[in-house]
Amino acid sequence: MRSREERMKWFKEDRFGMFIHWGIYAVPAKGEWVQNHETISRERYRTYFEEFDPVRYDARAWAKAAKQAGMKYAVLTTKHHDGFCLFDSMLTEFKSTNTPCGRDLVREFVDAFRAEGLRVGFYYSLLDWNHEHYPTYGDFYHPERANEAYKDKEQNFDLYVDYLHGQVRELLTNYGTIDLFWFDFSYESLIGEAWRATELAKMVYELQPGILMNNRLDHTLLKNGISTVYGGDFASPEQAIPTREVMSDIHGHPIEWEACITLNKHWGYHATDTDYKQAKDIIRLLVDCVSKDGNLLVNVGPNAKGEIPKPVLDILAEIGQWMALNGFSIYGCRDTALPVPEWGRFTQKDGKLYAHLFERGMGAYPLKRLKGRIGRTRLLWDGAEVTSGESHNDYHTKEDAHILMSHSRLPDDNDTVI
Ligand code: JFZ
Repeated sequence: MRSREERMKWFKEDRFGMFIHWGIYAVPAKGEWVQNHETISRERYRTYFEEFDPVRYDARAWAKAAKQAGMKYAVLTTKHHDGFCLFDSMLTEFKSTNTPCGRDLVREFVDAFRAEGLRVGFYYSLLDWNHEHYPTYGDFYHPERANEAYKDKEQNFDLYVDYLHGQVRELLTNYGTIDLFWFDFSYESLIGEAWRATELAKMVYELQPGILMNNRLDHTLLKNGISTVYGGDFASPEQAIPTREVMSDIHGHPIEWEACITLNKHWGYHATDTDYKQAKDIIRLLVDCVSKDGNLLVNVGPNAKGEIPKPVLDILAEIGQWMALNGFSIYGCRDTALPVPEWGRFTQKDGKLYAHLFERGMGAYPLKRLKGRIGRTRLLWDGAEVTSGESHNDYHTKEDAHILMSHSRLPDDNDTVI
């Protein structure tokens, strides 16, 4: 295992990735938790397995969409909670190669994303509603009744953990270099060594010395500043964008992190959940993450035919247009110690300060504490000069500078970068 700092380099440079939730749950098309939420028996769930045939799955098209959006890496669900494997595992028959499609979907993903120059990551669910030795009650997942389940069904959790270790070994042996491993997830009764986490993490780093691992084998460790091999390299908080305070450990040392968000309200494909966030929301979220030294994974849920829904492709394309002009203010950028401005965010890189103007029509944009520190002021997208000044008035104190921007000079409703 190389040093964390060294392994984190690409991650902090790349900043923006694609999350992909895909599996046979795309057939019922009600999100990735459908088996649990609708208490569908294993037997009935199997009908989706028997018909799964994503004839229009073209991993190259996914990779192109990600790249065009300005994303630099992607994380695919190799197995979600339902236990269905998108890869040709030797340890189960519940896998894509045994469905009518007969393909190793993970291999196609890895090959295509690599070919487009993107880095690849694997999501792997620690939960497994299909495995006979995973603690379920009846057919259903009830962590709090795990002990009962063992009694009733003569389950042997060790055998499940063997299986999990075996599959992680397959994933990190058979697909070349893997950049990131994303475990999901642990709760109070199953956490850390319940997964034989020391042994597991050692294997992960042995098989892939350059890999980064998230913190869901035990999400409490990074936060508590406890150093273990399985505590993870970065935190994966969800939906909510962390504050600087949250993203440091109890000793005040910063923690590396990657937020993840889905465009509607489900991660897996949902036929009627089409209330999508706008490109603008995602762009601002990404800027917010980078301004606090974090990454963002934006999720897509391809359908049962293997396609990313058209409205999602449109959002990605719009994000890509902004990224093409303003990516300099994202890639390799990090936080500043400046107060968060009321009009937007700051990012910085190599002695350049990027002011992200979310608010329009303010006229004068105060740059608090920046008096005497402003050199040239330019619009990032076209290089045009912008007027800045340092005279103070009722609103601006002696330490402040400001940028003058008339409404007509703010071309981008998403975020105009100076
Ligand atoms: C998990 C999964 O259950 C979900 O289906 C999806 O894959 C998502 C990315 O991860 O959901 C979680 C896991 C952890 C938290 C919330 C949802 N959490 O820590 O708040």
